[in-house]
Amino acid sequence: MAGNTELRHHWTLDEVCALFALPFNDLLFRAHGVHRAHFDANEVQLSTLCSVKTGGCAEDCAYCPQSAHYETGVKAAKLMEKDEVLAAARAAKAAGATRFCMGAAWRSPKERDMEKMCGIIAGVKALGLETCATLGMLTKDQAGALRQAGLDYYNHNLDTSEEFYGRIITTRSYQERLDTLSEVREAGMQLCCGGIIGMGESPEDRAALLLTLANLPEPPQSVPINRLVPIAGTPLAQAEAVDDFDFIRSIAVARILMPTSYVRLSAGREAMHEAVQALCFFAGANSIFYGDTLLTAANPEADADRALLARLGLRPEGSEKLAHAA
Ligand code: SAM
Ligand code: DTB
Ligand code: SF4
Repeated sequence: MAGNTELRHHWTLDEVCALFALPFNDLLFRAHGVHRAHFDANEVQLSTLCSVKTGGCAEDCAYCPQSAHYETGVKAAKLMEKDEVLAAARAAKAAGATRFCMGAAWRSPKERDMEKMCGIIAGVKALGLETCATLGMLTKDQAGALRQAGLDYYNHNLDTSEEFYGRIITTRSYQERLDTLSEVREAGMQLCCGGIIGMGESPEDRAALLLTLANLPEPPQSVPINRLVPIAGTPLAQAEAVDDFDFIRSIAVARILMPTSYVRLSAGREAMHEAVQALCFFAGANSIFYGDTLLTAANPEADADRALLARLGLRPEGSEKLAHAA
């Protein structure tokens, strides 16, 4: 479905701001219509995260519990062994996830890490799961090697607008992020790229982030919209919580700007009322992180998520195939 050129529209900042300014009902009605035109509106894709290398990261991302710049209580660990990762991937598959996302707290992977990661990715792929990894910045060769190993998606977020970026991260530039995105695309992998709402950014920053994503040479096939999980010890520990309706608006605008992309209601669901999540699904979110932990922070229990989906009549993507196979 992705890459349908007829659907391409090069949005302007004014147009995106105008979407945000619509009355809530008008915005949601429009977003839901776009959603229904391109997806089964009652299906949600489930991705399970695994922090394969936790903590001790050299970057200073102001939101992140894993940055070595802040005292957050997260203990640094070494890259997990392949067998441990494969056990987690098997469990994720058995619980109903279709994609396994491996996160590493690196600025960029070192050569030794690359070898090990490629073996891990090949192993996860062989289990019949879609594979995703987020390992920091990549060179062309590294992107090629990951693709070769069987990596389907690479996650690399722009996080916020280019204008606001310097207030959140000083150890790398927006352009470096864009460069990695382009290496990932050129290597033939699907892109998972989104951002965080609730870091003190202005409404224009939110609009600019979504605009940048939508106007990439190809919109990312997967767009994670995270709501900041405030972490004690980080500079954003006391950030003012984003208004629920503004968060839902961001999901709706992402859906309208990127009609064929999966929009993931990502971090932050643990602190989100189920009614707010339901409105996010109506607004066009059709993917979640599924499993009791994100990378280090809590996520709703898998049982609670299965119950929520069932109450809303939403089916996990791929569940019909499983039912037929059983
Ligand atoms: N180190 C790699 C990188 O930065 O690309 C990969 C891991 S990093 C933890 C992946 C993403 O998680 C970040 O880009 C950010 O969007 C999200 N994230 C991290 N901490 C978060 C928090 N406290 N709240 C919401 N999202 C968060
Ligand atoms: C994304 O956009 N969100 C995920 C994933 N990509 C790697 C990570 C969320 C992390 C939340 C904080 C934590 O668990 O440490
Ligand atoms: Fe490191 Fe990624 Fe956290 Fe930034 S977001 S500190 S790069 S793990």
